Amino acid sequence: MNSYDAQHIQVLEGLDPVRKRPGMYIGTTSSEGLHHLVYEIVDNSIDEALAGYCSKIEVHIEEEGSIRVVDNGRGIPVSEHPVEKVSALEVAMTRLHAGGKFDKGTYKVSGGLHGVGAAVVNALSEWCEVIVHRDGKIHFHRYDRGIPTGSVEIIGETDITGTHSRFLPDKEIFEEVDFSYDLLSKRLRELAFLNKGIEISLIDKRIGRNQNRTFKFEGGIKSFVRHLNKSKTPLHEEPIWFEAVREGVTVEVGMQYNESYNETLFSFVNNINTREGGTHLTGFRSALTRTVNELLKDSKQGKKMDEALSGDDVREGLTCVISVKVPEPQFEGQTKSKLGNSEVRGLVDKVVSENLFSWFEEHPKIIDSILEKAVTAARARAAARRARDLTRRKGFLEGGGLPGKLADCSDRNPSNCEIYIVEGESAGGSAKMGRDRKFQAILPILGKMVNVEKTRLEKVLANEKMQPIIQALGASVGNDFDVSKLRYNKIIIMADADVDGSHIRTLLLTFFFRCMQPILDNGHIYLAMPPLFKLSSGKKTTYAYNEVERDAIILKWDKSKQINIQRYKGLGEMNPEQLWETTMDPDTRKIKQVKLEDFVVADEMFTTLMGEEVPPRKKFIEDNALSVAKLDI
Ligand code: 0RA
Repeated sequence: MNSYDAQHIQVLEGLDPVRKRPGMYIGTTSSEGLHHLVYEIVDNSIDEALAGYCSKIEVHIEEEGSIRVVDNGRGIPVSEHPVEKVSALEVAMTRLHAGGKFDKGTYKVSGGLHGVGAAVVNALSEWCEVIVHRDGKIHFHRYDRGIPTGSVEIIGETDITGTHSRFLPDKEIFEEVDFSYDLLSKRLRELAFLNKGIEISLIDKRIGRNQNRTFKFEGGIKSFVRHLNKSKTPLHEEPIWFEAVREGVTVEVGMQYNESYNETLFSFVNNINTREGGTHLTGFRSALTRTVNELLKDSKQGKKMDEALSGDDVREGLTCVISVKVPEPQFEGQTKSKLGNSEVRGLVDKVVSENLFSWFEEHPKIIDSILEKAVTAARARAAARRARDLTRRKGFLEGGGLPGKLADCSDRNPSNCEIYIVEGESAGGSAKMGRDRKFQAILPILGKMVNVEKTRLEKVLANEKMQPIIQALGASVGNDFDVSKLRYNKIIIMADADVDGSHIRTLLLTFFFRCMQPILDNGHIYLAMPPLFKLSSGKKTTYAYNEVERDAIILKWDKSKQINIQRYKGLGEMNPEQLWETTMDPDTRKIKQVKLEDFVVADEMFTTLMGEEVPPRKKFIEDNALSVAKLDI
């Protein structure tokens, strides 16, 4: 009894902080945190696979919404833990940071963003069951909200090994407990790319949602790069790929150039996406620039060049994935997604330059087309430099001056301020009159701007339609973009609800995505939602944002009185008061926040919709026109 009590108390002490402050362990209790639970469990199986003992992982979304993760590893040890005097399995499931101690000697590289494991998942689950196939026996242990319901039981015999974990996230903790097949599928695919040869399946067993996928890439990151480039035109068929282990650090790089002007670079440390970069990325970049410049010296293109290629030149149109596995990573930065280990820089630099040289030696034709592309990029940059220098002198990139057309707000604290980017002269005029000038700035833009997808950054900078936007936002652009210098917290795109308006919205979003991506990452971009109809009857006036709303209002209103319906053809038809009331007053307006959920999907979408290739665009429109038609039925 005594020992049971002691154990009981210890368990509570062990997991209580997790239930009290789940955010500390999994970031959020929204959908992101919910999915994080699955990744924590899968990470443990990935570790077992990286240690060389597991080849297959299955993730099941069970009918009632619980998750089951099955692996064919050695099985979590179930013998008594020498210090804790309970099974090692129970220690792993009920003690925080138990993993670190008892994993000693194993090479643990995987692990979630917050470095917590199965115990956290257990603490945040209504119930959790672990079945271990090991030593010829099937062991079973169950926990309710992190507390064991008994001790480990033997429930049968087996001739396989492996760990099966099943858990139901606690509705008391999570805002929602509905798992997204798409989100899980995306991360599991990424893990399969990053850990070549491991077979990872996702099986959705929920009624009406039955589907499943299996990921296994023998090509690893090479397959990842092909996948990223699938809607682009590659410069060379075979991606450049190499892998090396140096001083305990594994470096794997895949790269393939395409005909676009964009650089798409993903970096990972221990399977975690390092969105803020870090020493591995610095090492890679400097090695690439140096290597390509050295190859240029001995080439026919080199004879025509008197200046060295810049980093931007050699990375134009490059799609690249770099994955390193570091035994003791130090994560830094605002979102802890920047690698800090200084020793990794030189190590990656060395691995990359050595392997690039030998790879190019074997593929002389490919280096030729890459040099050609980089030299063209360098020339285009030099030609545009004068235009840029001119505008730089005016100080526009640094926000020194403000564009003439901008009606700025009086508040100087960016966190209070909004800017409306408004299409059209008359709408711009109404917005200037209707706004609250304390915190709302108006920037009218006239006509269509350049399609960034088909233009080099330098040309974008020199474009007279883009300059005022860059200037007004005050945070520069491209690699120099600094989100902390942003002059407004909300950037609201206001364009008509018609085809031309859609085009302008898309052009602006393409621009923000390609040239100011952190602005999207940080959720600063919004779309204004002007109403389509004004309804009035007697003294009553109201607005409807679509046909369905309009009809609902008509049905509700007194039928004996006449109802006037005005359809707005454009923003310009609204007077300043109407524009304020419907689209600008924070208390009554509707605005939509634009968020970047999945870079790969967004990149593909912009390439398809705004890029050079016509057939994929046609196909996209056909596919989606069809789904709209289906919806209408
Ligand atoms: C530590 C030691 C051993 C296995 C594991 C951890 C292990 C943990 C998990 C979590 C999910 N799946 C897992 N598979 C294995 C085994 C040590 C040994 O057998 O010598």
